[in-house]
Amino acid sequence: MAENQRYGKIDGSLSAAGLRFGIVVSRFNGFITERLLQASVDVLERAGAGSRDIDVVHVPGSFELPLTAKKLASTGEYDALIAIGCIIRGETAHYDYVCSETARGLQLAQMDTGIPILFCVLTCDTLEQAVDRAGLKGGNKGFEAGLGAIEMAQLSRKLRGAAKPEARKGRRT
Ligand code: INI
Repeated sequence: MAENQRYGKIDGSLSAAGLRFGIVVSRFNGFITERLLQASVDVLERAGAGSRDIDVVHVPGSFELPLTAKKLASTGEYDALIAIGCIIRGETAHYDYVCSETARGLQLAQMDTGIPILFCVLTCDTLEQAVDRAGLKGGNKGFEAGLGAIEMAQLSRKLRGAAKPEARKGRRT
């Protein structure tokens, strides 16, 4: 730690070895979501996760992601989850309901269970915007979610450790 640094710094590392991940994927707009899934699995494996340490569960649409993510999180088997979906605006208000309830439900699921759930749900006006974010101009949001899942899993482990009384011994006051 630098001499003038007066705070304790707690970061999540980017090693996935020894961690377990669950990925929930919407079949709706599967052309996009399968590309996001591939990129998430790719980064988890390249960072050291074993293929047996990654479970993938498919659901019909993004609206079904929160309940399934919450059930997975509640098993206690996973260090972090990734929720993958793609919602594309149509001509009615359906888009708005699916977007807001999916986001709200996933946030509630991670707050209720304490397991990080990465939000990899594209909310786009056009198919072109979705394609851009699934491996073209906008990069691949599945890759970013994979990295985020590793960081949050590691951070959660460290914070659990930091909360234990023995971990506080010898700290500056
Ligand atoms: N689900 C999506 O994941 N993306 C969409 O763009 C979409 N649209 O546009 O309708 C969508 N609808 C299905 C929804 O998620 C549920 O599966 C369905 O309403 C059944 O509960």
